[in-house]
Amino acid sequence: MSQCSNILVGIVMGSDSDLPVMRKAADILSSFDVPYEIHVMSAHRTPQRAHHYAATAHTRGLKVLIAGAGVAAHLAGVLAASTPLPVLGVPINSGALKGLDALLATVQMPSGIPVGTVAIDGSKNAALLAVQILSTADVSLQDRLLAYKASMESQVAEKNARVQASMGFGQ
Ligand code: RP5
Repeated sequence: MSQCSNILVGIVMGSDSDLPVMRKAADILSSFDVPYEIHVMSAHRTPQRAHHYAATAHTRGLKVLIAGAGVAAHLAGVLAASTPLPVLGVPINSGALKGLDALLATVQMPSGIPVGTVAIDGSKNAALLAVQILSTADVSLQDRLLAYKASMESQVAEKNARVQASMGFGQ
């Protein structure tokens, strides 16, 4: 789902090489029927485009931004500097330092400009957080989140049952 008229979440990433990670965020948003758009832009390679996107996103009706970038990952912070929307940062494992550089660059924001930072390559959780933010004003979305949590609980119970059986323990 992308380029809908009622887009609520903007996913941006520093390069197309980030797509394998950021696609997981898109998949979560799709599974909750949350309209999103997805773009490549860079804090360093396309600074004006990144600023314009951030400064205008709320005027187009977007509610949350998710920004993934690797290495000197300033994308989420640059977006956060120019938007009133919540920005969720995804540090991406690319380059020699395997995401630790991106984690520190994304999370260590100056006071006054928050970026909600998830784990390295944690795009799935960023999307779930975006859904949770949206659900505070959408009861049906909240119901689907509760169902999602219940389904995870069932999956863990099934996994436990399989482990018990394979290890020869009774239930
Ligand atoms: C970052 O540099 C991108 O977010 C990406 O994770 C990394 C490598 O980019 P490419 O060289 O693949 O374009 O800006």
